[in-house]
Amino acid sequence: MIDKNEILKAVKETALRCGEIFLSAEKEDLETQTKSGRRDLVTKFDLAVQNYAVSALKKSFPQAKFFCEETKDGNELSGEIVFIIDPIDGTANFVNGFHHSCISIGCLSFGEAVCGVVFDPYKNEMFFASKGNGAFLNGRKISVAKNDLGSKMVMFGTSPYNTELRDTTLEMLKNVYSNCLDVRRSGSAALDLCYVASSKAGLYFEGIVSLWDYAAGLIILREAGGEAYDFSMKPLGFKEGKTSIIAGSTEMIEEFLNTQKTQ
Ligand code: LIP
Repeated sequence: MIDKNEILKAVKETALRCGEIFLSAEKEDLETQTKSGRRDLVTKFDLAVQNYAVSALKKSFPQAKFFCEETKDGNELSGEIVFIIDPIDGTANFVNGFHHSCISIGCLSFGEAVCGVVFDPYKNEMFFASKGNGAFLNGRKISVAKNDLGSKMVMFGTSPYNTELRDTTLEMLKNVYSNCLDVRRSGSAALDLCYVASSKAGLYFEGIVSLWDYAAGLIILREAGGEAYDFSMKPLGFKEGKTSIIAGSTEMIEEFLNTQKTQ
């Protein structure tokens, strides 16, 4: 039987230490490599943060499995304890000194949510949740904005690795633009989900994200009273691969869908 509180405590401590590695990049000129294309960036700090997180969590939970963005093969998703890690979410921001990125660590047990931690070292803001125990930002309880999309900002992603979604995304943006307070493209899906979970924004959508982008943020969002679906309105699970995402309270998502009906 796993102890959710013990796992959450270890993940929070690991994320804090990862934040020190993350911030040490400020002292260096960052060398950047590309992965799937010119916009899919990686640095030695993505790898250093991921390697530290895996080694620290494996020390605490030797039986743990890992599903990580920077692992080429050997990712696993089934097991009693599985950590889903995006070592630096918002890599393009990180590489360009645009201070809006985070470390995202989610944990599942046999496919079910256990806990999620999303830590923004620049702002020293740690969003976290464990299943059934609510969601928090630095110890303050958080919850989604219930309704009235017109009074809230909408976060969106541009799926820069998948440019075939450009026109769909911009069409959706155009439709919601006149029906919300304003729109924001932050560059970090994990933080977008946490900003919705803490009512800083009313809703987030993006055409394509990967499991490591959203796993921890989704656990936090659900504990904050929100939900996330793909564009066909199927509730998001914790499956390998990529998916579209719409995230917010049920009513906010309903209001958003109404803005997308043929104008
Ligand atoms: C990023 C996401 C962002 C998405 C980018 C990229 P990364 O994650 O957080 O929302 O638009 O395509 O996936 O690559 O910086 O970890």
